Amino acid sequence: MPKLSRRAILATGTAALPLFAISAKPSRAADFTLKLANNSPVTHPQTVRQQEAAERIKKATNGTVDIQVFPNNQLGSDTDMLSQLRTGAIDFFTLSGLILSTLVPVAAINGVGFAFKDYDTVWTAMDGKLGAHVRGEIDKRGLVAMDRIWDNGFRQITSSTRPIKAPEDLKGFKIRVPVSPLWTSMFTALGASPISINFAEVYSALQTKIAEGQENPLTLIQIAKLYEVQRYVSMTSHMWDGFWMLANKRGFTALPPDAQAIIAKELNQSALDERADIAKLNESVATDLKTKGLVFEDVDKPAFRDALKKAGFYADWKKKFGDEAWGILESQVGTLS
Ligand code: X2X
Repeated sequence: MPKLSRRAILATGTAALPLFAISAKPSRAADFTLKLANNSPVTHPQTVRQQEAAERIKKATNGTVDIQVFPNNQLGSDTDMLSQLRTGAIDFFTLSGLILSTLVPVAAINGVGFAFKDYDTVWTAMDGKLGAHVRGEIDKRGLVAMDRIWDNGFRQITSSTRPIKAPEDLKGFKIRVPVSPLWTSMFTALGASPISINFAEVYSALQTKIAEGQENPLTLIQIAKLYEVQRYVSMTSHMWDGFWMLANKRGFTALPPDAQAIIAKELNQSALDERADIAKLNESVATDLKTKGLVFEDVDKPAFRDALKKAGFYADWKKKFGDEAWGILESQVGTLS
């Protein structure tokens, strides 16, 4: 990571310019020009708060650490960006634990269906024992996860073809899911026909009806304008999903220790700010989406959970995650199977 790539950014031409390439110049040239990437739209709180962290970090390091934020899949799909993070081509990257599970299997554990009943339980677990366990496993794979996970949210199912009211309505339903075994397994267990597609392609996949539906938190459905290509939303809250702020370990640990500490502190602070932003948006997002034409369906959540149970989903994933990790999850959220 510490490439000493002074002004490297100026040499990249106009392609994929970072969001705020023309921001105020530091008082001196940066010693460390680092790239932070995400898959979120530029107006998503994730991007906004990462940009703020970058500014605070620049200031607190007297301009020596210059983090350039590349939002909205500018550097590629999640799958591409994870590879780039591992080689050190990207220095920081926020990624759903479920997608990270292709490298660190236990990172999918917060996505177990209906594991979290509310946000209090989420933060107790993810800022507590469960998150610590996952970060420990991430660390073994050459990456560093900052302590505070960023909120994506509780996921809801949308559809352009028919309202999903009960598990039976998912039979054969062509639903886009992110690229992750847990997601595919969950929707297969519910009788749907999941298709794995990176977020960068979701809008067009829905528009062209390669997929009839998808599932994401309401805030993202709003900010990524998925309501333009979807008609119904079913309030399943079938899983909670968050983004780990990951760093390439080789690069991160080669930075001066005080720079590492400043970066970690500011990224963690911005994660908390982003959580608060999403909580605020959650108060108004449903009303807003209704005015944009989305038709809301309240569903019988226990019926979806029972369908998962009957299909052996919990037993299967308990075995995959192993007794230790499953035990930690249940110690935080209650008995699941
Ligand atoms: O790909 C998605 O659906 C998203 C944006 O929610 C994730 O990053 C998992």
